[in-house]
Amino acid sequence: MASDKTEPKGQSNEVVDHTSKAVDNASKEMIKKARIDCVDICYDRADAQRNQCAFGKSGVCCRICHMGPCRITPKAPKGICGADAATIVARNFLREVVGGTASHSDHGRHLALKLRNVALGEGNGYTIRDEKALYRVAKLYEIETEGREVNDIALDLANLFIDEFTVQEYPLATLKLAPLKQQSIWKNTGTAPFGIDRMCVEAMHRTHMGVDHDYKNILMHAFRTSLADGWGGARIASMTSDILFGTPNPIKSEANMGVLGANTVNILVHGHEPTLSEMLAATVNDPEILEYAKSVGAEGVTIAGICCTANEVLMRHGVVVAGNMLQQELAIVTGAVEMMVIDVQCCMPSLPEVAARYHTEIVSTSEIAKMHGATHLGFDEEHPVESAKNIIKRACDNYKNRDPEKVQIPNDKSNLIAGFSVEAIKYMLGGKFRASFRPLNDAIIANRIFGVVGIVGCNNPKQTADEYATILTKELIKRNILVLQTGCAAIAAGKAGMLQPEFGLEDAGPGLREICEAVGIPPVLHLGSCVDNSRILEAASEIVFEGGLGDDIGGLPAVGVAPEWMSEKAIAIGCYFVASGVDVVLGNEFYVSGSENVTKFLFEDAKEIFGGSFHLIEDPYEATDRICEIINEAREALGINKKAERKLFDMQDRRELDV
Ligand code: NFS
Ligand code: SF4
Repeated sequence: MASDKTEPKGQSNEVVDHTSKAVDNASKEMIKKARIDCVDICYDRADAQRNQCAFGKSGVCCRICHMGPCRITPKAPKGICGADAATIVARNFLREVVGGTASHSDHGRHLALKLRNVALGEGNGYTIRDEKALYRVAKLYEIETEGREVNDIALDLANLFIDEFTVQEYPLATLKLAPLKQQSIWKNTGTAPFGIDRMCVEAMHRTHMGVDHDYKNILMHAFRTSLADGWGGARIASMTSDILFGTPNPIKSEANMGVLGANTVNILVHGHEPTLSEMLAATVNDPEILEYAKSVGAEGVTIAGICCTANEVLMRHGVVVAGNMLQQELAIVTGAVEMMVIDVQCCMPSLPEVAARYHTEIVSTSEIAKMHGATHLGFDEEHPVESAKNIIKRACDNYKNRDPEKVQIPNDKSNLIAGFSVEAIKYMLGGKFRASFRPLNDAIIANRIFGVVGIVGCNNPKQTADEYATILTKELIKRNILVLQTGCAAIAAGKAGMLQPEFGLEDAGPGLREICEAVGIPPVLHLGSCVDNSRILEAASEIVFEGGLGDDIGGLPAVGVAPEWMSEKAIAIGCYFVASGVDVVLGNEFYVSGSENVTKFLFEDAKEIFGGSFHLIEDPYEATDRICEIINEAREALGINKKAERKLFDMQDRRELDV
């Protein structure tokens, strides 16, 4: 029997080695350390949850009313009210889409309200940092800018955004930013969303007991709701962040737990909304803070990010990244974290328990996201600079409690370049005076670049963390496919060293390599957080507008992939990509297998309606092949599938001629 010290505290008595659940060495090292430190992490809890409910997994469990819960089986094919499997599965699916849409959109709403306050002169330390972005976005919405004060323009824009949440009987203004063909598909199928809030409320109404029972009608509203996310809430979040905090530009940084400082006060920022983390990033270099850190015996303060808060401050300030979703607990296990500041979404409720084994303080900052065992410091939005400084100083005060015996910071970290907003990509492609997507379109038409794939989404303990995403990325660039990434998938690529211009120089297909070298971009581009998936929609629209590749997003040689997704937000993202015409590959399943009709609708029929559908492919190599087929079909349809013209008559050609 092992001693108390090494015996795992998990609910199960079995000692399972979880190091194989991650691909990167830093994670493996910390998974081991967690076991030694007797800390339960998600993998231990996943073992305890091993026999996951088959009803839940197939989507046939309904607890929408209290005559139930009802579960569909061959012997009991109807719920007590008479609802069949299709109705129940579709209702559950729609509610998941609402969860995702609401999360992205509420984040967007907070930013829109912040922009309004700034415009009204009540920014309290927040300002419009990127006036060019303001003008650019105002122009998109046909807001008059000539001879007007910046704040007046910002106020009009903020009010327009806020209206997008509440508009009752008209489609979202943001839909007009899509290619006309997409707009007409949405109009003709009744999926052009009205106000974001209205879509979510209506979805909850439709799925109440005894309302909408036609699975197709329910699923069409799922797509409609998701469009209110991608073309509404998420897009508003990205655009407003650019205006308030700056449009990202290529910037260097590093990723993985090796970014933590052995002799600095380490603060992790985790969650999604950039409002507070922006302030922390802006104040951390203040001489007052440095002096304070020195006064507690540290060399300085290191701020490092987890999840999408990481992506937000990485994209704009190059703030280092400690890890993605499944590293949130592991980063604390290093024993070197003075404070983890959490805001909203994807923050595990286990954090305070993990932190309790070390000296780490978990600080929650959002009124809508509190955690038992965390210190709630409620961010004072009226005095953000002071508030940020106080939080950092509090972390410094905790430095003395760091126990050197418990500290083990992995060495691993990789260099990376992030910050590829659509504006930045355009600029890199065409230069300052001719910024455009033309060179990319031409490269696709000439088959130097075979297609474009967006790899997005989370980690999931059901899979080996980062494995699918990194294998797929490597395989795609070999096949001359340009890869765009966001969210935790982008962090996975960063940790794997794939976000550097020199990455793939040997592995990337020759056409892609030639373009990347000429333009000076890596073959894998980090576009930001998950709300920044709207940047992928934006890029796709720009490619369409540029011309030569058809008239709609659905016709582009492009595919979306959510290899290791886990969140409702990922479902909403998948749906708005499909409803925008893009085929989406899932690396793990939706909970819809309990209804053949629902499955067929999402995985086949959607293609007829929108131009794209879902595909479940659990193996990354198989996914690569299928993605290439889909891209090839699109290229055939566009009539651009000629062989790439050769620039030079090489030896091979000469020999062939001699024969
Ligand atoms: Ni996206 Fe970003 Fe990560 Fe998944 Fe969570 S952090 S919003 S949901 S886990 S990619
Ligand atoms: Fe059961 Fe119908 Fe109530 Fe669902 S809505 S719990 S299927 S009775």
